[in-house]
Amino acid sequence: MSTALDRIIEYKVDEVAALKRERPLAELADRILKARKPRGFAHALDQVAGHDENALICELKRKSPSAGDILPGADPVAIAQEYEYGGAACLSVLTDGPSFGGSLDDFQAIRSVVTLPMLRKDFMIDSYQVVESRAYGADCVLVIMACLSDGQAEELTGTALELGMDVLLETHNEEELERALKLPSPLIGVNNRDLKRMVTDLSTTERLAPLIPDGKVLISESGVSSAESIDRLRKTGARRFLVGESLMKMEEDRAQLVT
Ligand code: IGP
Repeated sequence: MSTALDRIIEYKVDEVAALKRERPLAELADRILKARKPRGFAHALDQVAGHDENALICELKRKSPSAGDILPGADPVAIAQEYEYGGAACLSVLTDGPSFGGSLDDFQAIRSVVTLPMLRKDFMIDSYQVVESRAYGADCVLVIMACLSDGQAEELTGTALELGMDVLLETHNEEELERALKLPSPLIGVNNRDLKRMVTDLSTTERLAPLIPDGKVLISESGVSSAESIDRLRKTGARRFLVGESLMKMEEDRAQLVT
C-alpha cells in the first residue's frame, strides 16, 4: 500500500527534474558565491541547551497532511520574528508546497528579517536540493532516513557538509537510527511522528534516546504540544526540541515554551 510519504516522494522526483531544467546548478553556484556563510545551526543549539535550559527549533508550517490548515492567513515572516524575539535557538521553515503550503519564497522572506540559523525543511532526494538550500541561505538541511537509501543519505549529507551546512538526520525507529549513526553528522532527530502512518507518539523518543551514543546530539521532533510534553521528554535527556504546530497556534506569547 502506498503511504503519504511514498506519494510525497513521487512528486518530489518530478519537482526536482523540473527544477534542474529550469535552473541549472551553475546558476545556483553563482548565488552561493555571493551568499553569507552558514551560521552554525548545531552551535546555536549548544549555546542555549544546558542542564536546565531547553533549546527550541521553532518551525514555520502553514499546513500539514496530519493537521490540515494550521493558521490560515498567518504571516510566517511576522511569526518568525516573534520566535526570534521569544528566544528560539534556531528556526525551521517548511518549503514543500503541495503538502505543507511552504515555498522557497517563504524561506527567503524569513531569511531576510531574522538572524537565527535556519533549517530548510523539505524532502531531500537529490543533491540539487541541498545546493539550492545553500543558495537560499540555509544553514542546515533535513535528511529523512525513512525515504532514502544509505547511499542517498550519505551523498546528501556529504554535499551539505562540503557546503558548510549542518545536517539533521531524521529517524523514527531503531533501524533508521542505526543507519543515521554511521553518517558523519552528529545531529540526530527522533521524529515522534510516523510519516508513513501519520501517528504521533512521544514514546518514540523515550525508546530511541538511550540508543544514541555520546558525541551524537538528540533532537526530539513533533508532537511537543505543551510544557508537560517537554517535561516528559526531558527525562530522556533531550534538551533540544523541534516544535511546529503548537507554537504556530499559540497566537499570544509565542515565547511561553522557551524557558
Ligand atoms: C514539527 P509538530 O508536531 O510540532 O508540528 O512537528 C516537525 O517535527 C514536523 O513538522 C516534521 C516534519 C518532518 C514535517 C518533522 N519531520 C519531515 C515534514 C517532513
